[in-house]
Amino acid sequence: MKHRPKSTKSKSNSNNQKVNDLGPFRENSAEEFLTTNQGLRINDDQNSLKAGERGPSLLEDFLLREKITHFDHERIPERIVHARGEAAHGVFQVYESMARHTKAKFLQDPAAKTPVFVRFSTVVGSRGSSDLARDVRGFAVKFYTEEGNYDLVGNNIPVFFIQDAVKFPDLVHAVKPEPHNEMPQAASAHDTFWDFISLMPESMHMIMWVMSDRAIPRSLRMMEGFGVHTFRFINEEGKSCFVKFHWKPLLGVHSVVWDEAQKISGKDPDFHRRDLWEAIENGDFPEWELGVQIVEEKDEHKFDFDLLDATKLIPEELVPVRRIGKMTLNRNPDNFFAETEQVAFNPGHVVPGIDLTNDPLLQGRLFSYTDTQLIRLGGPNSHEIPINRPVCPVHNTQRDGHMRQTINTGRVSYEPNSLGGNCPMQAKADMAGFVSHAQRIDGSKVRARGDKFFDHFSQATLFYQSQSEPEKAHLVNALRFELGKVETAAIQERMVGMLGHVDRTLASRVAQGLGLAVPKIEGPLNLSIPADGNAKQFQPKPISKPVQPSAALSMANTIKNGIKTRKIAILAADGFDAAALSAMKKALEAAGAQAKVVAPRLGQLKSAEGTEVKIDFSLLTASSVLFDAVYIPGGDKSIKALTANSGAVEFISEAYKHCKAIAASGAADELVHASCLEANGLNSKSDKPPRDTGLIIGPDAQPGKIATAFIKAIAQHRHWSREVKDPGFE
Ligand code: HDE
Repeated sequence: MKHRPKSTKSKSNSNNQKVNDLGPFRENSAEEFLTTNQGLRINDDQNSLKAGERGPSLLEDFLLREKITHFDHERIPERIVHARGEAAHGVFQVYESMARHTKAKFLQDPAAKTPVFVRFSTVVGSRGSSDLARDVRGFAVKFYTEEGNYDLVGNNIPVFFIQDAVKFPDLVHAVKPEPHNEMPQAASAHDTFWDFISLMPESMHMIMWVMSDRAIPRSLRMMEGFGVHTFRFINEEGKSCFVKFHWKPLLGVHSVVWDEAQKISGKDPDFHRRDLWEAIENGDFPEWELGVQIVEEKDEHKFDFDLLDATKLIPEELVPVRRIGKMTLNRNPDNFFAETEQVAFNPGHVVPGIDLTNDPLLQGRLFSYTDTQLIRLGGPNSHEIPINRPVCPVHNTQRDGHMRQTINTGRVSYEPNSLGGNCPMQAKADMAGFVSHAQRIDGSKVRARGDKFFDHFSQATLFYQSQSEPEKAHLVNALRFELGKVETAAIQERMVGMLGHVDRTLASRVAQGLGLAVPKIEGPLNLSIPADGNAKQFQPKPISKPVQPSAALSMANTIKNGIKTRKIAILAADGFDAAALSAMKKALEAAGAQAKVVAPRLGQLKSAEGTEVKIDFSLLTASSVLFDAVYIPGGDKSIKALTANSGAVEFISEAYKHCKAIAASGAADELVHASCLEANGLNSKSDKPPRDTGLIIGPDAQPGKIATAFIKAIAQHRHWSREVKDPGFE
């Protein structure tokens, strides 16, 4: 029998140099014999070699030994941070030449397609943890350029917890599961994390971001990416400017709500991984535009903050983001381990035209990535693993080491040499040789930070005050949740005191939820005293000016122009109204969404008219938290069955509680009313049925009107006005 791998839309494209480059390493067993690693065909893979049918196994059994030995060594250490991740192949194309600012080849020609491999990750959890943890997401892009690999190893949040790499191990120790009992998994809601944070005023801006809904994305395809640090562009004349990198998702920036995130973690811990995989398999290729904020060298010091401080961003109102190209992810990996697990990123992988800055966090990272990969991938040759190889030639005098693949020929492995004609030779700058930007440095050797680094609160305040009311409420509740899990009262109190420096209302709202007194502004905050006893140097600066809210910081202002790739549940039972269901399914699919039929059981569903439709999920395997919206077609028998089914009622009331669009035709109206009342904690028949822009019922739900109204409501992503009415909220 022939077994061919299922062909998918994502696997059909291969005008991608890196994807082709991986070709010789791909293995396909179709119509092949089973062999040992030496190529010996195996005759019996069912029985080990024994001394008699019931006798002991023999040491001679090299087949058994080879198989078991390999199995025993299948695991490698997981990444120390960012262990949980998923990746995809794609391409990047620049819109117009960036020659004015950078000589990087892949940013010159709009016709050129540069292959990329992108890995998304959570930071805290281990490899098998849930995708929906409240956490920063890694957004690491490897560009396989003709001048070598360029890695933009960023996050979905534009700032970081700390300013100096020397605090990174402390941060990670504090946030990882506590060392005595290895709890909690993939969560920052515990004492050691908040103990550390409450003593680190510089983390306050980042805390605003991770407590916001940015830390629970709806999809990896719907989140922004940031290079975080300030980098440099260098042009052909050697002129340098500063640059911040952004990735802007074309589907907009959207999140789930915290209650939903926790439920998804149980119902489908692979939610983001599956969403990315399925979108690519369906041909709904995720896209991001690459944006840059450019600051001329002469303007380096014109801001209130320091460009070298990774706890600060450049507000888009001060320096607009220019969109310079587009990245499309169009192919899933063939093998998770070989590609996603073995890929090795490094912020030090740069190309001519892109250079580093003295950001003390970045400087530390330049050491860490190679170092960690030495142990994770088992030696100095991880650049030879197929996914890590550049698509351009590699020649140097480095030799040997564990698992060396390259067979270097000749006797010369040093430079200068005369025996090899002094090859491989150095390249001049005009031959794409990398030259570090010649920045003038004149300073004393000190353990210190720039003066502007000490404004720890202005941008935290800027972020909080730029949020919409629902976003602020989510942030408050996130802090109440996280600090509510902290057992040590002094940590809670110190943290609320710290929030007081960000925004007094924020602090009192959080304090109220924790049952604490509204805090006074605290005095000296930082406990570390430098060797010369000059504690002043370590004090945060008070905020000097009122902040101007920045619209770009609020997800309320994201694009909401369609429902492409959204997943909609059509909830029905036998006896449903076939015309209503098929009209809605058609309309949703025409708008680019995925419409899935969910019913009390699997198989075929029979309509009132006797026609049949395939059921995609049963109520047992699906849950409203896995969908963006719900539609319930009419049909008396169907509605009667759903009304009697607690799973169906819960499906609707949960969708309502999570502020999703819900549409109902005909007899479904009453079921939706009842379910929504339940979600509101109301149950009396006399309670007024709820009404809002996300509920398409009654007059809005007439055939001919309903689909347009429903699609418009789904495009809004969520209908937050409902939360205010929820007595359990805030
Ligand atoms: Fe990382 N980080 N990091 N990091 N980081 C790693 O490298 C580190 C930081 C980021 O999908 C590790 O190969 C230090 C900021 C991503 O494979 C490690 C510091 C940002 C990924 C490491 C930082 C990042 C990593 C673990 C403070 C956003 C996943 C495994 C100085 C700009 C890459 C590995 C992937 C992974 C060190 C801070 C992004 C241990 C020392 C800031 C996306 O080397």
